[in-house]
Amino acid sequence: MNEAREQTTVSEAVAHDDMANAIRALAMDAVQAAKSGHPGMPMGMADVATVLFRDFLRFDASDPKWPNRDRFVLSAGHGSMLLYALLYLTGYPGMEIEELKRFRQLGSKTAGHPEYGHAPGIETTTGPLGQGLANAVGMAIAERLLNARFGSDVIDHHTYAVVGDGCLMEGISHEAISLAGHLGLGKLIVLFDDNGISIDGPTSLAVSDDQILRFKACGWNTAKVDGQDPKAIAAALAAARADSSRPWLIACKTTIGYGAPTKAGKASTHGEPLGEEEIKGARKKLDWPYPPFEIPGPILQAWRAVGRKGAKERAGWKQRLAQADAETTAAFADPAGQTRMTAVADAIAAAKAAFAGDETKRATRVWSKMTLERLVPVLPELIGGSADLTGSNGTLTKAHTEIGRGSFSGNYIHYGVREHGMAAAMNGIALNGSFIPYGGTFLVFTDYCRAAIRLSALMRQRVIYVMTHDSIGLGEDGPTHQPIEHLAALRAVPRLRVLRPADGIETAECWEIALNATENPSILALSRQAVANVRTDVSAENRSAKGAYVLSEPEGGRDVTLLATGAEVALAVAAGEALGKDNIRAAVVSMPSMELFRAQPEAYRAQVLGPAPRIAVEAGVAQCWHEWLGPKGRFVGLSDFGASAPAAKLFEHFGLTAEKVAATARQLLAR
Ligand SMILES: Cc1ncc(C[n+]2csc(CCOP(=O)(O)OP(=O)(O)O)c2C)c(N)n1
Repeated sequence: MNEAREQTTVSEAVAHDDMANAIRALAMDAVQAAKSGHPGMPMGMADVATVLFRDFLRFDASDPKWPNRDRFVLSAGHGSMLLYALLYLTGYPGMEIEELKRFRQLGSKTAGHPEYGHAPGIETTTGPLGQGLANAVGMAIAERLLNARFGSDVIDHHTYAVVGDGCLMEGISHEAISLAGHLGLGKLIVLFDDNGISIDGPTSLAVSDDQILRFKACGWNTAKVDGQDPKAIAAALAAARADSSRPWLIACKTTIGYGAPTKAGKASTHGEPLGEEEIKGARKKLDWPYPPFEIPGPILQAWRAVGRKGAKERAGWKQRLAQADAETTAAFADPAGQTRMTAVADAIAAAKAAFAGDETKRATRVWSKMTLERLVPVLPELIGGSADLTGSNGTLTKAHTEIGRGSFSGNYIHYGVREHGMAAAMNGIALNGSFIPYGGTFLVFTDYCRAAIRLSALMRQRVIYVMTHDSIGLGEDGPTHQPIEHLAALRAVPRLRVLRPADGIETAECWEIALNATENPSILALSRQAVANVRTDVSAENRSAKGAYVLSEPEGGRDVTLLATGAEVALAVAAGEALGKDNIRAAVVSMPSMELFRAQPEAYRAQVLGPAPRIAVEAGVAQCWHEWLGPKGRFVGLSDFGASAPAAKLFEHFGLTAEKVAATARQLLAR
């Protein structure tokens, strides 16, 4: 309480209502100006937000990236004007009133939903409901990890998330809540905008969950408050901060569109402008006589003081960091920086050297684990995990220590069977800025992660998805577990890198690519079945980094070019050898990443693809291969779901064999 009371003094001269109404006015006016948007949620949650920012949230608007700041996540992203109003009022750099006037317009910082990177202070991209809540869980995990590593003097902050009925109806919320409860993330405080309204009308149309009981059942502390009563809100927040034994849900009973004279409490305020008349009435009701986008000096000054209130704490933190040991200082100056990446390069080089002389056939998931054995000890920023498939994914190494409730000094997370929650939590961990998260499941279950993978890409986060069992090659588990359309679907996601290595050396190279991709998430698509090494060179060059390269070039020019990825590269090599016996000169191209290949200069691409007819082979659908096949090309792959049988039988059954590829080449050349 003391802390709260001390912090209130900065803006005591201005009444709470005036500060909250500033948010309401900006929200309704910006939505009206844009002729679209969501005024209801910001108007309802203005009191909660005012109390949180004024009295509790530790931040300094002048330094939005201060590592020990509290995180504020607006999971109910449609209420973006709540966040934009707060960023403007508290004086975040670049968030001028003009930006609010240009709400939802091209090139403004105020997109329809908050977009990470568009303006300082937006901690994550939200809009797909529930994602922000799961991001916040990841952020709260990252906070504990840093706290365990560097101590409370360096990192000790809260993560707050504002969620709506929609967030809590989404399935992902359950994964997130359950994981947070299990890990006892006591510095996570979720504020539930309990307004009983969603788009279709009252939430009673579709849901009757008792959210308090639900959160309690997941191991959370809970509180219920009148979300329009600043004193009650402050008391609940103070209680939540005082007890960090478990995460907190504070259900705030609010009225959507609070202040709107005829529409408050109605679904009509959710997602459309209130209209001139209603806004006029709201100004009267709220006693806010000021013109649109005008905040009276004293009220703005009070808000600006809130934006500065953390300055002293931030300065103190900087001082403490300056006095910390070199490792701590470096960790915050340049997380996973140059020194680490040099060690990574050395570890990859050593792995490649070892793999080159290794003639054992292994699954690429096993090569991946062997690579990780070398990476984990040199890259403490790497946080591994799996959605309950640790052994299958090969994600846990000897160098790992597992993370659990009350023990965060480790670097491996058992995410449980919560793929979507894992992916979204990894986004939160990456957004913290100090870690590189990777997490595993089967490639087929990227479907369960997809919304979060898309956000990794949209936010340009370095999240690494270790997706094993990457084709019908997984065998007996059958069609439900066999990815068919997944590579194509993932390759369709902008900014995402799909890396499908062919053998040990390519697997090590793909890990290096993923770790160095500071602005891209990566999918490592790895086989369950053993493959022979197709690369035996120990070149220092990361050949996979060009996306595709010529693995073998026949003498005297090409008759045909065989393109393949992953485990099917070995098949293409065998087909090439068979064709050679018939005096058909086949080049084999390994293409671990279409995205990286596409980015190469035209001349390089032309040289790799060559002028001869092309045949591609991949144990998946043809989609996305036409880009590389040319007018005469052929694709050997799948066009329907797989089946349950041993892998070798399946490849034969579906015609994914060297013989079939060779026969296709002969046919193509005979025409
Ligand atoms: C995953 C997802 N599904 C659907 C939507 C569309 N949508 C946006 S807001 C909303 C209703 C949310 O209701 P609530 O959280 O109660 O927000 P409030 O009405 O209180 O503003 C829906 C269905 C979305 N943004 N994300």
